[in-house]
Formats: sequence, structure tokens, C-alpha cells
Amino acid sequence: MSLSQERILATEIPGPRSRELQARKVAAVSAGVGTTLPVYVERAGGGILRDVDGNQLIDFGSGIAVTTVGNAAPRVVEAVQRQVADFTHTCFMVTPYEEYVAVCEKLAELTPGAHEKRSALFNSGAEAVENAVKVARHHTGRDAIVVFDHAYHGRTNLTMALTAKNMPYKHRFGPFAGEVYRAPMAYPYRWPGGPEKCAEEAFDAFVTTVHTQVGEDNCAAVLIEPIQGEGGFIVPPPGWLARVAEWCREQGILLIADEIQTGFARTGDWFACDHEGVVPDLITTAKGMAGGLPLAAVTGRAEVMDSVHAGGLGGTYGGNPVACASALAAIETMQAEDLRARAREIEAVFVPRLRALAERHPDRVGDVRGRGAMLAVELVSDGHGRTPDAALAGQVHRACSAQGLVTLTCGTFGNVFRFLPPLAIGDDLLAEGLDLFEAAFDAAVGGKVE
Ligand code: PLZ
Repeated sequence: MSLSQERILATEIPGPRSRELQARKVAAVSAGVGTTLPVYVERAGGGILRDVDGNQLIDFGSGIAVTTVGNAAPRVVEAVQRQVADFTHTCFMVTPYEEYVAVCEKLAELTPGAHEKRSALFNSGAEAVENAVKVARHHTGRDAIVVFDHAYHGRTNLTMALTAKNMPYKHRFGPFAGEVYRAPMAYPYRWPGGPEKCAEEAFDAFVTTVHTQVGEDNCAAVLIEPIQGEGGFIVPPPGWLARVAEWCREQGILLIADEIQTGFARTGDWFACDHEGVVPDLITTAKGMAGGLPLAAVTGRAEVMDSVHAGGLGGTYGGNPVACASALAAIETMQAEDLRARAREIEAVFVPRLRALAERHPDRVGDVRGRGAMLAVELVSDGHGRTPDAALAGQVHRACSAQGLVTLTCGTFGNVFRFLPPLAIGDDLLAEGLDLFEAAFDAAVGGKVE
């Protein structure tokens, strides 16, 4: 039943059957639900997506950082099949089951910090973020939430307010939830004073924002992605997050780490906070945790999570047993196959090649950044001018798609080309995908520069 781990171009991309399905999509699915590459998938596994026309595409996106253990990973398939045959739903708030508790035990074990922890399970990342904010407000008795430029936290009403970028997430979807304040992000490549001053100046700007616009005593929580995802794979300078965390602690402000995209082995450790030695009060997780099934969590200090009255947190489907069984199997896979080490290996393969590309095209590749198997290049049109070049990112993306390589872009300016391969991908596909990307890039900027 395993899918051959090879790229196959059987038709043009998208092929005729995908185009037929896309016509049905347009007639049946809201235009508001976009599709970056209208290739309809029939099967997937390892580093390959096979489409309805028999094409096999190399997957450098993992369904936006979800299929970390690979699509249809063997342990996940087995656990889900067993669970779906046993029972599919009772509602944990009505009659509970062991799988939910076991996922919360795993979260306590793997998330940063040795303190006592509690978790609550939900269905989507946005729902987890909303609940982390609820818990933080309830526990502190304070209202304000501080977020950062370039942040992405979801598409629900509160999480739209927390998200920075207008198009496509917020445009004409307001009014938004209140008591949300935004501080400058420590973005080394674009920091006005230069990357060397970024940590210090961004920390000062953050403290000034909270002090002057919010008031420390009004602030329930600071919410941050330790490495920003949709906003452009922005890695803050070393030490900055730890200083923010320390300052929050001094002020009685909770630190919520949104590790929905960075979590569960993606960056080469269990969580991105681990690289910085930061222990957040609350952490949100989803995506890679459950091997493709919808599951999300808020995990935090026992006294914070337990401050909420019984019945204050929940939802019909939160911690669905099939999703929990899938998560337990996905986590077991990460441990058994040491996928944290695999993410670091992937970094070691990608980074030298991305840096070589940047050296070949210093006017077009402004920055190479990321950690583990969460890597990106920021594309610009004029080198040190740093003018974002979203058109180039789009052109390279289309060229990769046509060659059977699934890639993603991101960033506030749409000019960041990001790589999120499944950690189950083999070395041959990694190298082939990078070859295709480099060829697409060289062609887009007008041939190889010697
Ligand atoms: N927090 C850090 O990355 C989801 C969004 C894709 P949901 N990122 C992918 C899109 O365009 O909708 C994300 C994230 C971080 C929260 C979320 C939200 O997670 O499961 O999509 O709700």
C-alpha cells in the first residue's frame, strides 16, 4: 500500500481531472476559500502527494506544517482505524475517555518547563488561541492582550484581532475584538537600526508600548509566536524572547507562546521556545501534533489552567477520541523515529544551498532564515534596499508547481518563500525538490548569474 517516493509528471499541472474538479469547486465552494495549487490529491505519504491525474508531486508544505510525521503515517493509520472502530465520539464533557487524558499527559511531559501543568483540548489552532486568552484573562482579572507586528493567530473574530495582516485575513471582516495592542516585532532583517541593534531596541520598544499604551497592570498576557509563521518565518534575535519572558514575569503578565506552527519537532526541538530556554506560562499547539487530524491544545501552569470554574472551557468536539488516538500515534512516531534530529538534518541540507542561492543572487535573496525544517528565503528586488518582491515569489511558486514541487509563500509583504517539508521525506526527494526550486529561481531572475 505504500506510495512510491518519486516525482512523476504524467500530465501538465493541473491535469485534466484536476481541472474538471476545479470547475466543480468553483460552482460549489465559496470563492472565499482559496486554493493555491488546484491539484486534487488522491493519496499522499512520505514526501509525495499523488493527484487524480497520476502526477506525483514533491511536498515541501506538509499542508501548512501539519503532516510532520508524513501523510497517512503507518502508526497514525493503525491507531485511527482502531479508534474509529471502537467509538467515534461521546463528548469528553459528557462521558470521558482515556485518549484525551493521555494526550494531556504527553503535553505536560513534552512542553517546556518541569512545573505542574494542565491542558484542555480543542479542534483548531484559532480555537486554542481564543481559549488561551480566555484563561489568561480569567486568571489575571486583566483585559489587555499584547501581540506583535506580523503576528498570525487565526481567522475567528478574536484571533483576527490578534493577527496583524489585513489582506486576506481581516479585510472588511471587522469590527474586531477589543483590548488587543500591538508591539513592534524583533525582525532582524527589517529592524530600522540594523540587525545588531534589533534585540535591544525591539525589547525597549515592546516595554514602551506596554507601559505607555496599555499599562502593565491592565495586561493579562503577551502572546507571541517564538518564530513567526504566516508573517514571514521571522526568527527574533537570540535572547530577545527570554528578556520578554523575564519582564512579563516581573509584571505578573502571562506569556502565551503560540507554537501551533513551530511545535512538535518542526524546528529541531520539541518546541521553538526550547531553543531559547524560555518557559511560557501557557502554550498553544495544534497542526503537527495530530498527524493530520484536527486537534489543538492549551497547556499551562496548573494554577493558571485550574483557576477556571468547571464548565468554563470545552466544546462538543474538543479532544475527539479519533483525533486523540491520532495524536498519540503521531507523537510516538516522532519519538521512535527521532524526528527532532531529522528536522535538524533537513536544516543542514537546506541552509547551505539557500545561502549559496543568496550568494548567487545577492540583489534578490535578502535573507535566509528559520530553524529545523521551518526555513525561508526573503525575496527582494534591490538587495540592500530591501524592497519586498512578492511578484518574484509568485513567479517561482508557479514555476515550482508546474514542475511538480508543492511550495508555499508567506510574509506580511507576500515575498517570503518558505519550506515546510514533512519530516518523513527522504533525502532524494529533498535534494530533487531543492534542485527544482533553484532552477525555477535562476530562470525567474533571468538565467544563472556567474
Ligand atoms: N497560530 C502560529 O500558524 C495557522 C493558517 C492558514 P488554525 N496557520 C495556517 C490560513 O491561511 O488559514 C495558525 C498558526 C499560528 C494559529 C493558527 C491558526 O490555526 O488551525 O488554522 O485555526
